[in-house]
Amino acid sequence: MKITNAKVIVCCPGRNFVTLKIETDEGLTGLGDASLNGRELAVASYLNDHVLPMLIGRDAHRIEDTWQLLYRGAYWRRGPVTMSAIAAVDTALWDIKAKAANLPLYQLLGGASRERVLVYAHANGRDIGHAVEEVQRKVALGYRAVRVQSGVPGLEKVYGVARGNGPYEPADGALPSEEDWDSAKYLRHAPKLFDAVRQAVGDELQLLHDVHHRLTPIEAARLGQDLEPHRLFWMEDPTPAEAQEAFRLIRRHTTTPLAVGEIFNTIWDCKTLIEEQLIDYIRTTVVHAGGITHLRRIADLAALHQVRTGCHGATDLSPVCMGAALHFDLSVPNFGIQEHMPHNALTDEVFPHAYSFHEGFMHPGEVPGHGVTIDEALAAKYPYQRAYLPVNRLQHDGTLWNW
Ligand code: KDG
Ligand code: MG
Repeated sequence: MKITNAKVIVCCPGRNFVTLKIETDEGLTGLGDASLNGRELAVASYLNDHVLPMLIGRDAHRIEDTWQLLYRGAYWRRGPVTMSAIAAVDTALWDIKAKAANLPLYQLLGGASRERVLVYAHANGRDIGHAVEEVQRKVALGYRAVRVQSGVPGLEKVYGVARGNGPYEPADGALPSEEDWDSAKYLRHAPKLFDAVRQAVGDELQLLHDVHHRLTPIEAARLGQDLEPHRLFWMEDPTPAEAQEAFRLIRRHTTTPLAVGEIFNTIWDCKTLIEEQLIDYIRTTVVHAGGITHLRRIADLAALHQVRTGCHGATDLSPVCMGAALHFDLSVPNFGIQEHMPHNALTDEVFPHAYSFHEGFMHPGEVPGHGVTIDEALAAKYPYQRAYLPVNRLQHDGTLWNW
């Protein structure tokens, strides 16, 4: 089966998405997500200018060889732009192969290892009281696991907290907006947040929290200790993970489970974290970690060290990524949990999909392929709009900090 055409579709039904569509001489088509929040057009150009010319005429069934061609063959390896582009091609080819087999993608990945995929929702509160209400709202919707974030007294704008009444969307400016940060205020506040939430919901509900790379290792160790009584499912991204060894210090001090990896691109980014069992969950997902092919490789390494998966699933990853991730989640033996931040109604309309949510679990559906398509005519009505993620500055002196 030959690849006859490929095109990149950039659209903005509320936020930007980059989608690759591959067409074949047998009439089968496949879709891959290539969205990279705040840097979308770089991936679109990488695909258009450097990848698509290499794809035309290739055998669509040769997924592994195409992956190697785009990874080794670039000479310049790794990085979010390259790996998101490779992911899009890989996902589209898996979609085509599964359609050719007339099977849902998870069947090609070894079949289902479980009946359904546990997901976690987001509860974002302006303050502790509002966060508790939001958690209760998610529980009423059926969720069994909820990530909790809240505003911090004395800080004006904090990650995870919406400013208006709408859902939280961080990429909020045609230029980066600025947030302020104070680790001491946050470290005093976070344990109080989880005191209140546990008191309100009891012990059964799984609670998660995202530190979003903001603490130093020793601060992260202290927060992990302070949160131990609340028995979190995980504490996410407690400190930047470029230096994987930094997690040795955190690990020595706390039994709060750790999750890292949404911004990783390859197995090399998490090799030490996994091999030394410095984390409990690996957060890489399809779009930013080289597609299904490479994500499976990471998950296999993780399985050797009792690290489980916890795929990133924020709204800046398109429904195409979500659909593919759910097939991976259903099949992978060392699955942990999947993040679920529902897309807006317009995005769901632009990307019709077979996956569904029921009582705290999701399922990818039984449609051949990954089950996500695109309404190109509708997508064309919502062209790209430049949007940046915010930056963070320390409150006391304006130093640029990790966002
Ligand atoms: O684009 C950035 C978001 O994907 C990120 O801020 C979301 O941290 C995130 C999460 O855990 O969903
Ligand atoms: Mg995160």
